[in-house]
Parts: sequence; structure tokens; C-alpha cells
Amino acid sequence: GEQAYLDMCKHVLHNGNKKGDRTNTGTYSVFGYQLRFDLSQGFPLLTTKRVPFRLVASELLWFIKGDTNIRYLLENNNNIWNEWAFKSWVESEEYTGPNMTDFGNRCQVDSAFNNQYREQMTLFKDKVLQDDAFAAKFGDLGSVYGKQWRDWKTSQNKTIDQLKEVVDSIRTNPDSRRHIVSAWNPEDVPSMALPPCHTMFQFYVANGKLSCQLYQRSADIFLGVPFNIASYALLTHLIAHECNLEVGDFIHTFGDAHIYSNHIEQVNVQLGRDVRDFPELILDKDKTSIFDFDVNDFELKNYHPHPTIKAPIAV
Ligand code: THF
Repeated sequence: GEQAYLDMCKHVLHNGNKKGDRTNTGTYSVFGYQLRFDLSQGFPLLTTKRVPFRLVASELLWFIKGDTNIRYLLENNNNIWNEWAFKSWVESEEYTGPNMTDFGNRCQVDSAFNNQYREQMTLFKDKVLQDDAFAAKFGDLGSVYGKQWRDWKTSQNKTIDQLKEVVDSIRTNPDSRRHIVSAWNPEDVPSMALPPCHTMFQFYVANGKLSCQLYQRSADIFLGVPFNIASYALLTHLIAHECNLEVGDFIHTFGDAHIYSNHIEQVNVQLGRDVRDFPELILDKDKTSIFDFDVNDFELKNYHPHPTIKAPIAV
């Protein structure tokens, strides 16, 4: 349950290696850790801070659609991938505004710069929403999850729909040990803005229940992991629903699991709160295929979390 997540936070704060990182923020980090959630005991959306389920759901549906352009997210008021697309624009020749080098760090320490950044970001979002050519060029994140899950390019110039194939194999050959989707495409990694953090996942069927295990190579424990847990739990529910299975466990296996040095106060606030019951997820029973769902087909019952805790995202 949720206590296991809080124990992981404590473990990393006490035993983590102090480690620099790509974003120059600094982290406390451990290598190798595992969490397990029994999905039949409630939907694992953390209660010790509010986790915006609406954003988790629209991000997952974006992956499932095979979409890699942030326009869909913006249309759903979801801003969690903006920084990565914005970066490609401000580093391009077409960008003529104020210098945005290292905007992720500078906007936290320089309030005049922060105003400039927010102005440029608003401009960027408007252009992605309104200008098709601009959106195609700068709204697209390239070969990220949606692309690899639905449209993996082979050396024979064909494509593989890994997600559809895994749903079919769960349905027709449940005992298989090959129910795997890989987002890690070694050929694409050098050209990606952000190589996939959720590297691969595997499903397992036993006793009429569907379980899922994720290998996450790199995990932002405070901001990302609560989203990632809920996202894969939701995916497991959707696939179980389509395959007429009950939900089993979600197992979250971590590579480099880290707490950013500018999230430590927030983590301590969260650790001081008492755990509440997980909510219940209700799916629209009229939808059968995982490819037919939209954000309004999910309902959460009895979600009563502690308040939001704000924290800066490392870019
Ligand atoms: N980069 C970093 N540094 N951490 C990550 O978790 C992460 N992701 C995705 C890609 N790169 C990453 C993006 N996922 C939030 C949550 C998940 C994200 C990005 C941002 C976030 O800021 N959540 C806020 C609410 C935001 C809002 O309301 O708009 C929160 O309080 O939870 C790993 O998947």
C-alpha cells in the first residue's frame, strides 16, 4: 500500500547516495528498489498528497492513442510535458525571444527571468494549439512512449503495434511469459529529447487475475512516481477489463530511484501525514476496447487526499 511508498522515501533520504545528475539539481539516489500494490485492495492514487488523476488519465490515453504531440495534452489542460517541447523550440533557429538557456533552473532563482519564461511558455502553448505547422514541428516529442508502444519501426520498414499485440496475447495465450512492451529502442535513444524512463513492462495472468510489472530505469520519487504508479495501475485495469480478467498486483521495479535535493522539504511534509484508504476506480462498462476510452469514462470513488504539495520539476 501507500506506506511502502513512504518507506521508500525514508529509505532514500537516509541511505541515498548524494549524486549529481543531468539537470544539475542534485539528488539522493539508490539503485534497485521494488514496490507492490494489490490492485484489488483499491486504486493506488496516493492520499498523503493530492495526485491529479485527471492528468494521469489524459497522459495515459495520449500514450495509448500513439500520440506524441503535446497538443492533445494541452487540449486537455495537461501541462506536464510542456517543458520538453518548449526546450526544442527555444533551442531552434526559429526562436527569436529572450535567451532561455537553462530555463528550468533559472526560473526558480530569478523572478524577472521567471516572468519572461512564463510569457514565452504562454506564447508557445498558444502556437501549438492554433498553428498546425508549428505544432507539427515543435509540439512533437519524437519517438516517445506513444510511438514505441503503437508504432515501433522495424529494420524492414514495417511497424509493430506492441500494445495491441500484448492485449491479443493476454487474451489468447494467458500463460505466456512474453507479454512484454518495450519503450526502450536503442536506435532511437541518441536522438530523443528524453529517453524513456519507463523502459519496459510485462503482464502476468494467474487465477483469473492480471498483474503488471514495470521496470523504471530512472524515477523522480516525489513528482513522477505517484503519477507513474497510478498510470500503470490504470493501464492494468483497462487491459484486465478488455480481457475479462480481474486485477492482480502492480509491481514497480526501480533502477535509479532519486529524490531531487529541491524536493526534500516537500517529502518531509508528506512523511508527516497519515495514510488514508485508497479510492476505488470505476470504468464505463459500455466501453470494451482499451483503445475506445476517453477521460470521462473513468470515475474515482472516495478519494479524500491531504492537500497538494507543490514542487519544481527538473528539466
Ligand atoms: N522529468 C522529471 N524530472 N520528473 C518526472 O517525473 C518526469 N516524468 C515525465 C517526464 N519527465 C520527467 C513527466 N511527468 C509532473 C508530474 C509528472 C510529470 C511531469 C510533471 C508534475 O509537475 N506534477 C504536479 C502537478 C502538475 C500540475 O498540476 O500541472 C504534482 O504536484 O504532482 C516522469 O514520468
